[in-house]
Amino acid sequence: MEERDDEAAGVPDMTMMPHITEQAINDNLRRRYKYDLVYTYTGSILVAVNPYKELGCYGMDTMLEYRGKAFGTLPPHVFALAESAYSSLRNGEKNQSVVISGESGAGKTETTKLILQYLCAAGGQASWAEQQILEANTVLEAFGNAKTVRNDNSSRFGKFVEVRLDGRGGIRGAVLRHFLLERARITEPAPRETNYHVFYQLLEGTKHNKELRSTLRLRDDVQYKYLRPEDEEARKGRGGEQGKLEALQLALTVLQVPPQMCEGLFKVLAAVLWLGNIQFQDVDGERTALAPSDTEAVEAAAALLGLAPATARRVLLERQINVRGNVTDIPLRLHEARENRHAMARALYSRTFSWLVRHVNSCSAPGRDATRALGVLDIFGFENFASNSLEQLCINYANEKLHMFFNNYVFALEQEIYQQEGIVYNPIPFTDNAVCLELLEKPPRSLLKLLSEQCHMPKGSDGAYLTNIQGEFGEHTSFVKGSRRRWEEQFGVRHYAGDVTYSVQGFVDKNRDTQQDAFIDHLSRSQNPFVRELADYVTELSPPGQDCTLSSPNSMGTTQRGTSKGRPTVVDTFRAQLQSLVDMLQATHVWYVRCIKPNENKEAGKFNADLVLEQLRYLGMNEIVRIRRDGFPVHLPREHFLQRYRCALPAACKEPDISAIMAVVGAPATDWQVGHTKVFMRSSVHAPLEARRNHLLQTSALRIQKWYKGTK
Ligand code: AOV
Ligand code: MG
Repeated sequence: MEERDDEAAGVPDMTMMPHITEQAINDNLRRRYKYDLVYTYTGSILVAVNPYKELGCYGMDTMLEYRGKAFGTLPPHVFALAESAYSSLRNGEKNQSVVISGESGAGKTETTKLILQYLCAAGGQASWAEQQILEANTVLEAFGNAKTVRNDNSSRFGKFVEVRLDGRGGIRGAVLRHFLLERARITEPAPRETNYHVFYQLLEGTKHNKELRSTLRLRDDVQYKYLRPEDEEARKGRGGEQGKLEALQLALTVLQVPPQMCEGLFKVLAAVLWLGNIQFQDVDGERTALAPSDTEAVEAAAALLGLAPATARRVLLERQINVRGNVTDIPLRLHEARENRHAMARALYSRTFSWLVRHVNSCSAPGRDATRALGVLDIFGFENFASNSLEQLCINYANEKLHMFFNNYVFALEQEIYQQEGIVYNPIPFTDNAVCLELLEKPPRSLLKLLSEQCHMPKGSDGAYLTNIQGEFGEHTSFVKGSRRRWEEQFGVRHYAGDVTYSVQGFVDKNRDTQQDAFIDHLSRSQNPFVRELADYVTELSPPGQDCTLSSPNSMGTTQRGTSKGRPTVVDTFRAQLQSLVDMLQATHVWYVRCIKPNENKEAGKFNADLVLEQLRYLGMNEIVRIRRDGFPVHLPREHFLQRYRCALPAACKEPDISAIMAVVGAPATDWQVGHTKVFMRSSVHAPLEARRNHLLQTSALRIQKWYKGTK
C-alpha cells in the first residue's frame, strides 16, 4: 500500500467537504479507496465501497477499539454504526434498525455479517444465542445464495434479522424473516450461473463420506441436470466446497436440528437432484410414460422422499381433479409432466428453506425479557440482466420500495418537520420515485395487480397480460413499451436505478405457483419424518413473522386450486410482506449503509469512476450530502434535550437553558436552532455534546465507586 498522505486520502465525512458536487463526492471516495479506506460518513449515513479483498480491519482488536465510542470519534467503520445502534438501544431509546442497500455485489451481505458479528461480540461472553445467530447465517447462505454473473455469492432471498436484547444489552435471541426465495434457479439456473451452494457442498462433501453418499443415493458418475453440468465454468471462482458440508452439519447441530431431521433434509436435497434427471416420453399425445431405460432416477427420488414407487409414478404422470367431491385422475401430457416434476422440485426445496427459517426462529426464540430489538435488513440488490423475469421485477420492486422509504425518511419527512417547527432552512429538492412505485403497486390498477388478476382468470396468459398493461400504461412515464421488434414479449420499467426490460414469458405461471395438491397429500404420509413436516405448512408464501401475522395465508390451505379467486398470488404476498416490513421499520430509528460497487469484475483496487458515479446519481448522494450538511439531522424535544445535557452545566446552575448548554461545547449559532417544540442540531454539535455527557457520566460513576469502596 502506498504511504498515506492525509490530505490526498480525502475527508472521512462528506458533509465536511467545502464544495459538494457529484464529482467531488466521487473523487473523495476514490481517494479513500486507494488507501483501503472503504468507509466514509455522510453525517450518520455510512457509505461503504466494496474492497473485494480481505482488509484486516474486522478483528477482535478493532471491535474492542470501537466499543463504547461515540459515533464520529474514530475513523468511519461499520463497527461504529453497529456500536451506535447498540448503545442507543442500551440507553433505552427506541428500537433500532439498519437498512443496507446497494446493487447486486455491492457488499450488503458482508456488511450484514459484520454488524451481526459485532453485536454478538458486544454482548460479552459468547453465549449459545450468539453462536446460533452466527450459525443461522451459515445455513441460510448455503441454501439461499448462489453464484450469479454479478456476484459469486449472491443472496437469492431477502432477510431481516432482528436481534433481540434484554434491558441490559444482553443478546437473548433472534427473529428472522425471509422474503421470496428465487425458485426458478432450483430447476433452471441461468447460463453461467449456478444452483444454490448447498447442492455442490453436498456432492463435494459426500465424496469423503461414503456412508452418507450411499444413504443419499448420490452417484459420482451421474450428471445432475439441475446443476448445469454443461456449464462447469460457472462454478469456478467460488473456491472449493471442501469442508463446507462439515461446516453446514456443524451449524445444523448448533441450531439443534436433530440428526434424524438432518438426514431427512439431505435426502430431500438429493431427491430434488434426482427429480431433475427423470426422463419422460410421449405415449399418444395425451398420455406420458417414464422412459423405460431410466428407472434409477424415479426409484431414487421415491425412496429418498419416503414414497412408494407406485405413488411416485402416479404423481409424476397424472394429476387429480376434484369435481364436486369426485376425484378423477387425468393423465399429464409430456410438457405438463415435465413442468409438474419441476414444480415438485421447487416446492420441496422452497419448503425446506422455509422449514429452516422457522426452525431457526423456534430454537433461538428470545425469552420474555428480550424487550428490545435491533434489526438488520439485507435484501437482494437491484438487478438488470440480459434477460429479466418476474424474479427481477420483484427484486427491483423491493429496491424501489426501500428507496422510497429512504427518501421519505431523509428528505420529505425531515423537511416537513423543519417547516412545522418554524426552522430556517434552504429547501433541498430530491428525485422522487413515487411515480414508478405507483406504476408497480398502486391499487386498483398497477403492474402487479393486473398480473394477479390475470392469474385468477382460468385462461390467463402472459400474452394477455402484456396486451393488458400496454393498453393501460402505454402513456405512463415510468412504463417503457418493448422495442418495436420485441413488443409482443417484453415491456420495460424506468426504475430509479435505470431502465430494465422484462420478458413476460412465464410471468403468469410463476405468479400462480400452482402445486399439485395430491403431491403434498402424499408427502404428509411419507416414511421420511422431515418430508412429513414439509407437507404441514406453506410458509414460503406466508408473510413476515412466519406465523401468519396477516390475515390471508390461513385461507391458503393446500387443497385449494391455484387459480381460485381470493388466494393471494406470489406478488400479492410479497407486496404485503414488504409493506409490513416498511411499517415496522417506520417505528424504529433507522441507520443507513449505502454499499457501492467499484467495478464490474469483482476486482480489488479497481475504482471505475463512471460506474460509481452512476450509483451516486441514482442513490441521490449529492442531495444526501447536502441535506446532512445544511440540514439539522438531530432533533430532540426541548425537555428531553435539557434533561439529557443539563449535566454539562455547573451544578450551581438552577435554570438550565439551551443556549448555555450549547455555549459549553462552543457550538456556532449556525449549527443549531430551536423550533416550536424541538431542538435541532447538526452532527457537528450533537457529537461533542454526547461525548461530554458520556465523559461526565463515566467520571461520576467512578466517583461513586470510589465513595462506595471508601464506605466499606
Ligand atoms: P451483496 O449482498 O450486496 O450482493 P455481497 O455482500 O455478497 O454483495 O458481496 C459480494 C462480494 O464482495 C463478497 O462475496 C466478497 O467477496 C466481496 N466483499 C464485499 N464486502 C466486503 C468486505 N467488507 N471485505 C472484503 N470483501 C468484501 V446480492 O446478495 O448479489 O445483491 O443479491
Ligand atoms: Mg447479498
